[in-house]
Amino acid sequence: MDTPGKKRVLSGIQPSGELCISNYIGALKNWISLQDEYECVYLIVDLHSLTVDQVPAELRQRCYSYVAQYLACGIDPEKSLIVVQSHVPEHTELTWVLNTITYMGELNRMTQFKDKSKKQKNINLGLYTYPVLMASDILLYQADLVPVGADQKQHLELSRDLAIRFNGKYSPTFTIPEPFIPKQGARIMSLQDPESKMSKSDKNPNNYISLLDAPNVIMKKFKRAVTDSETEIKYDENRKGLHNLINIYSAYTGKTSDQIEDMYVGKMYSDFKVDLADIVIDALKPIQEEYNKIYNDKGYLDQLLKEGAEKARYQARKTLDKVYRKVGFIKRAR
Ligand code: AQP
Repeated sequence: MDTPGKKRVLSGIQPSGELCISNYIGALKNWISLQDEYECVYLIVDLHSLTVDQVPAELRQRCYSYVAQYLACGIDPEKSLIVVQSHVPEHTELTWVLNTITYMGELNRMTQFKDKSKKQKNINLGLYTYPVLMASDILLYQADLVPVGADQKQHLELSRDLAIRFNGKYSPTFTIPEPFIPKQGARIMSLQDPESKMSKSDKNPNNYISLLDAPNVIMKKFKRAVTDSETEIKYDENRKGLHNLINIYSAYTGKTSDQIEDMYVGKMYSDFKVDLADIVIDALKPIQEEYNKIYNDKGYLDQLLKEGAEKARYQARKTLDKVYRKVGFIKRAR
């Protein structure tokens, strides 16, 4: 950490389900491309995942699986830090301070909270204050840039507001983070319900494609994806199912929607869906092969996380000490 002249990027994913192609398109794909130019910190935000009910043993395994998937997708530990959020206690410490400058009105407006409150019975305080913990993740590392899918834009706005508020109330302390939202396929929708976003914690696995889904499963899910009763392949926002599938196609091939429309003139939905499934299957194959090599080497994964946490804590402590000094706490003798 602290490479002179390099801006810092921070992002994270909560281990709340199987990593999906939406997480890849909205987050991981960009993370990989940013590694050379920026100093990157990529988190597995396990504290966030407790806002949804978890089975403890599964959560632990999933965190290891995420580390292996980050690596298999192309996050290079020589270039970027991979850090488990709960290994750096400063995240929760800073959250408390930020809680005291966050207005309830701001949290009441958060669409993710509204959406999740409709979907789950356990509407807990953590779910409500989730955006404050996310702000703490970002501000703790003085991140310049935060790559997020369009779904997280509102949370990032709050992080910026809190940084500006704290800096104004005390004195300049936090870097004001900028969003980095990919132009292509920013918001991927559910395969069975294209009105809702594709989410890894969805109870129905037919709604998403997991990065570890077997080829036959991927094919089946795409074939069953909801479209409409039209026949032409057209990129039309009102035809939500097809619109979403074209976005996925575009994200994986780099082709524009116009090019895709041209390629499928006179062809049927079924042709398009099979091609799309094949594209995604081919893209996931090398990731899955690499994953299978790494996942069982827990010694390697533990060592990597130990090094990540040590380096991350150095920066985190530096920021937190500053914050504690600014708000008027007595410096702890060490
Ligand atoms: N549908 C999506 N389209 C594009 N990007 C998406 N991301 C998530 N869903 C989509 C991006 O993936 C990262 C995951 O962040 P997260 O796990 O902290 O939270 P999330 O946005 O709540 O992700 P999920 O998949 O919807 O998880 P659950 O089901 O647990 O809530 C973020 O960068 C996000 O933008």
